[in-house]
Amino acid sequence: MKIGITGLEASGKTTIFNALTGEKSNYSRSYKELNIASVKVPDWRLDRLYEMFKPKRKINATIEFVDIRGIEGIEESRKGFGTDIISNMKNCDALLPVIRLFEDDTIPHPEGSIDPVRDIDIVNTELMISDMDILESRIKKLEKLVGRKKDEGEKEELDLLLKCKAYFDEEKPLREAEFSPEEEKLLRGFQFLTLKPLIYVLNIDERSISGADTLLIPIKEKFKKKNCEVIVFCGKIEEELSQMEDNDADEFRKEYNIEESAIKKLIRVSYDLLGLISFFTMVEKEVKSWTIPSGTRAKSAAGIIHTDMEKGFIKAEVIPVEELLKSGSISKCREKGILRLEGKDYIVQDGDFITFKFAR
Ligand SMILES: Nc1nc2c(ncn2[C@@H]2O[C@H](COP(=O)(O)OP(=O)(O)O)[C@@H](O)[C@H]2O)c(=O)[nH]1
Ligand SMILES: [Mg+2]
Repeated sequence: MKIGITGLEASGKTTIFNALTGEKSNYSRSYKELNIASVKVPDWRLDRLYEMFKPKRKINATIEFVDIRGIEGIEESRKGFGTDIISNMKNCDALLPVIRLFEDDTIPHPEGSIDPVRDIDIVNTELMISDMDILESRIKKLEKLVGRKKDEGEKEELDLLLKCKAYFDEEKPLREAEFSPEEEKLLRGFQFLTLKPLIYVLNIDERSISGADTLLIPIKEKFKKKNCEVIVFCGKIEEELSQMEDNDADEFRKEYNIEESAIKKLIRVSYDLLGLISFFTMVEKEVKSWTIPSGTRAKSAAGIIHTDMEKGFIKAEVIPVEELLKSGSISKCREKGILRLEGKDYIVQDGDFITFKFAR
């Protein structure tokens, strides 16, 4: 999974990137390079499996974060998202616009003042403008084609794009729309930005941490919609904490009354938002966790590990990980009848420990 950090200039994008990835970055605008980092998804179940099997390696599923440049310029000369920024965002599974709430006179806000609702609108508008460009030029092309000859596929596509346009006319992003599975499939190729799940990070001031959650309830309620979440943290403090040893950071969090680290919070929220679950495997001295969309069938899940496993899929031996941890070994689970044999269409559940059997 890949998450793209975006937003206005000086909103704290790079600070949040550092907070999430725990790395000091050397991002510099003049070099046009992007900060990219992979982060291990923490999972206590994987840790316990590692203690139980004592294999050579423990390999966590990972999430990739990209620090994408933001919207530049002030109101009159606002440049919006450049083409390179747009193409970077297209490659992401979800977008994370950082919205500035911290006050600092020495760091000018491009719009001149702190106003989260306005900034959220700016981000949304820019995402919509990018989608509208693609949409309108495709509609024009299709209207010409459909006028000339009868092609059911093109007619269908045109109708769908006009439906999308109606949403934009109401200033609604596509992520709020209802689409059938066939429509979703058709739309996938366009990589529309407003169709991507969105997580707004409200980057609050270190002075307003206590009570921030209640303070922000109105913003949260206004913007927390379908396929969209709002989370709150203080980038600056989280960046500092991410550089510390875990125990020290936990102590500080207690002092600030922060319940969980930025990365844990974000992973929890994004798994929920994107409908992701985890399963576990133990193969050749490696215990691993894997991330898949909920509803994934056993055969496709095998394919995430290796295409050969999917092609030659025979069956899946499944144990709920908590049962395995309780019993202490696969063979005990087999004796007790907890280990189940499942076929290719079995829907993998969160926390399944799976051994795939396949023909090589
Ligand atoms: N006081 C304060 N400053 C912050 C916070 N987040 C970011 N900054 C500062 O704002 C400036 C711009 O942040 P940066 O992450 O580079 O913004 P970007 O342009 O969106 O990548 C830096 O000097 C940061 O230290 C915050 O939560 N509180
Ligand atoms: Mg930056």
